[in-house]
Amino acid sequence: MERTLILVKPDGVKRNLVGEVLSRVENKGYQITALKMLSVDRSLLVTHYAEHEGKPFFEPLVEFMMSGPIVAIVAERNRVIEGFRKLAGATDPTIAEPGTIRGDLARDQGTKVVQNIVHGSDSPESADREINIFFPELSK
Ligand code: DAT
Ligand code: MG
Repeated sequence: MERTLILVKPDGVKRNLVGEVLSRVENKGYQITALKMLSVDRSLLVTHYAEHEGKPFFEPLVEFMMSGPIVAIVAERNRVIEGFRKLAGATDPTIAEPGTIRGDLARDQGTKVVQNIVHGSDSPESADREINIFFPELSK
């Protein structure tokens, strides 16, 4: 059974899109096995986004992710990592295909960091690492 970490980012929570994201995940047939709303601090985000440290959008990304509550979700089923990345669509919401979460629900806001509603783990290793960050209680 594969697991992925999904985040509804502050833009998604502010725009009341939590239910919409959950519906798309559930309608696809994935099982939601953990869920919480939380506010995150800088040190958690630096760990979560370590691969992006030093990039020009890193600081804006951290600030954006601290701008309001987020919803963290663990979803499971065969190939859920790849499948949720397809549901989410391309990183840039202008490029993301209509029919995807980002393609349907986000647009370019002209900000230094792309605001695109959701995060999804990109590999089994990332998923394990990220689930441990957001749901340390699951590994106890
Ligand atoms: P993804 O979230 O599609 O896996 P990523 O891991 O490359 O994309 O980047 C993390 C987030 O950072 C992404 O969701 C939006 C933002 N971002 C990525 N590349 C960017 C860029 N070139 N300019 C501004 N923001 C960017
Ligand atoms: Mg990524």
